[in-house]
Amino acid sequence: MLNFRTAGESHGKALIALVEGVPAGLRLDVSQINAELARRQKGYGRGGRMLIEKDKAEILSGIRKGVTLGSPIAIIITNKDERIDSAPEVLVPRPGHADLAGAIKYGTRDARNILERASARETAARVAAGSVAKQILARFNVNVFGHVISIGQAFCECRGLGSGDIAAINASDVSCPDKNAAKRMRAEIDSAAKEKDTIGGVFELIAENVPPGLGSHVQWDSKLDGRIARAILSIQAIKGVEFGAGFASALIPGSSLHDAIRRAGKKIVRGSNNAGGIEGGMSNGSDIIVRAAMKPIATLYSPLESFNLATGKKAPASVERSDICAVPAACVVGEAALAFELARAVLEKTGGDSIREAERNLSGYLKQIEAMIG
Ligand code: EPS
Repeated sequence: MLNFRTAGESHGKALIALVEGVPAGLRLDVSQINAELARRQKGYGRGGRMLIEKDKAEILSGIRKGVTLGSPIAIIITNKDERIDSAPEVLVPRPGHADLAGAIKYGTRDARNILERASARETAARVAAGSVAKQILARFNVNVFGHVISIGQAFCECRGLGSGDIAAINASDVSCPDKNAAKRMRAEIDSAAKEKDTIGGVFELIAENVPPGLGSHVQWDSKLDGRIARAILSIQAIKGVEFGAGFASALIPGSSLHDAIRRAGKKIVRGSNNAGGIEGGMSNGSDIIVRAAMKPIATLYSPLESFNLATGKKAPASVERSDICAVPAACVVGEAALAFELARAVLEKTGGDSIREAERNLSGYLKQIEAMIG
């Protein structure tokens, strides 16, 4: 089964992604991994670390002459700012960060032992793994992209974006194709910076051309929406996930919410997509649409009240170098999470030790659907 693990601390030697279960025979393009890593580093509101690092992936195993062998793929991203042994102790936990819960759990007064791994720097490894997943999905013509919907109180009205909008999304430093909304988003970030504050937001992820029937209704942990939600909620600072109409589904009667089914020749068409492409824990052939809410980053340059774990005395929370807003970066990480879950679900459906075998199986399945409907 397709899977990945990560290793590495924010100021350790490197970040590692170990990707297992990639079929043999896939040409893996390192420059595509690096392009994704560069996208993750960008975004208005990012802090000083991104000026230091230039994340680059090196593939250590699992390929020969640029083509996968079916064996585990180890990817390393070296940290330039490696100073984990000399970095100062962090004795005053930051509200909203992993510092306090982690210090209590692991029995340390120095929250650096916690924050080094809790840091969102780890998401560079997730993005590398996600790029491998995107390259698998490309063989099945599945396309995953994302865009920022809001930062603070600044909202973008864009809905129903398609892959034709990707260039405009990527051209924006807040990943928003609507120039006026982007301007308001930057103003929110500027005002948070001025107030020595941080700010969160919401991003939307879209997967196009997803074959129907990925995931399964038969068991709770097979359901595709549950699997995607878990992958996205595990991204640092994500506090909410919704599919399609999401929380608004609770406000609308069933007759307006559910997406009527129409047969048009050999195709099934849906007039709307309030389900966000998933019904009964399975992809239904519509685009998968998922949104995630990111809380403001926990490091505040004007810190909240906390206490010193060594002295027990009240103290302002520690201040570590950080970002004012990392919503556009989190959106890139979200794409990686969605792509990975979809790639896993596609390969689960198709089986296959080689990518050609998997492609053949998918095309057989799609023909079976056509025969069934037509
Ligand atoms: C990040 C690297 C980190 C932070 C940020 C994201 O680098 P440093 O701690 O050296 O500045 O900029 O991490 C956090 C927001 C966090 O809470 O730890 C990155 O590579 O994305």
